[in-house]
Amino acid sequence: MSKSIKVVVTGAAGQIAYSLIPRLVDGNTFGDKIVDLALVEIPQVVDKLKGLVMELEDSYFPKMGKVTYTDNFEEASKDADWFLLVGSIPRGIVYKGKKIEERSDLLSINGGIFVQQGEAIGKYGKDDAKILVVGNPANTNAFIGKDAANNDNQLWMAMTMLDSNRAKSILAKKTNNNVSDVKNMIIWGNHSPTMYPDSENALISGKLGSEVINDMNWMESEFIPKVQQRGKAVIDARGASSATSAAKAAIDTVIACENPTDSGDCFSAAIASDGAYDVPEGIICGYPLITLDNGSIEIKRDISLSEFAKSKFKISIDELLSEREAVKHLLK
Ligand code: NAX
Repeated sequence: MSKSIKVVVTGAAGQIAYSLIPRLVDGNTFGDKIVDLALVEIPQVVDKLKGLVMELEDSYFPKMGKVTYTDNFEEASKDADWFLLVGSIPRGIVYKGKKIEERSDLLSINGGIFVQQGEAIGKYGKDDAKILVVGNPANTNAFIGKDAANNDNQLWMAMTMLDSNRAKSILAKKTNNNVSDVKNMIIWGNHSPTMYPDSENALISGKLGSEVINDMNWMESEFIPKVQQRGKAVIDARGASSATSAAKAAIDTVIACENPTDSGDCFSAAIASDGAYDVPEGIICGYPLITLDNGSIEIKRDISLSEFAKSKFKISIDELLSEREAVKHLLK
């Protein structure tokens, strides 16, 4: 009998989730394990999940276990191994009579949600649960959730894999390589337009990006802004935000956490700083990560940052510190 794993997904009736959820049970993400799903939505749309569950049942997924849906996050959290927190209130909607335009309002509203979800995860989730926050502002949502959960055995992450995948694609095109030839692709800092995608330390067919590309002007004026603004470019072209690529990135993050990282490589996600690379402790910051053979996930610590990289990284760290300031009333 295969082992089973329980995965909670919030925002389950949203765009990203529609692409994400089938991949959780297709046998590739968790291998042989039977995957139980607990899908969570807000009360206004939770009934729509009935249709999604029907589709999942109709899709023939031999590795799919029990599937439940609810608007009660606490109930969903019980003994869960993984939490994919995709749900959040987007910019532009009217919330309690006010149109949400400012990042500070977004931080505050979503922050409130993440206090409740964090408390439930700390109380009811497995002691070694892994939590991936996708809903924006992802780093600060994860920061608030982790603080509320108050359980250091659980691993809180914010997703930067999509930024990393985007950066790999741009570097591969530029150098006539396949995306799989680009490794060690690090996104430093915040999942926001201040993020620093590190082309200098990327390995392209085994060679450092700084040597292969050797064109600081292209890196600064084309590569970095293109990665930082790719989300907006997709919205402009598609009339809707990135959903398929975001779902694939969430799956890639889960797979990266569930399997040992190849030597010389790393994966990108934001986790709580322990002071590594001089980042103030506690903020959820994009780092190069590795999964060890014993399953533990650590920051890769031997990356050397140029003065240029440090100056870009600092802008993102400063933004994370200002976001922390904006939500301090929500912290324990
Ligand atoms: P959708 O608006 O299609 O779906 C979001 C869903 O979340 C909605 O169905 C909503 O009812 C639900 N929701 C809201 N609050 C909830 C709560 N408290 N509990 C449970 N469900 C709740 O958005 P979608 O395109 O799926 O994007 C979801 C989030 O991902 C957004 O915040 C978006 O900004 C963020 N993104 C993050 C990315 C990243 O790399 N970290 C990239 C893609 C994406 O932009």
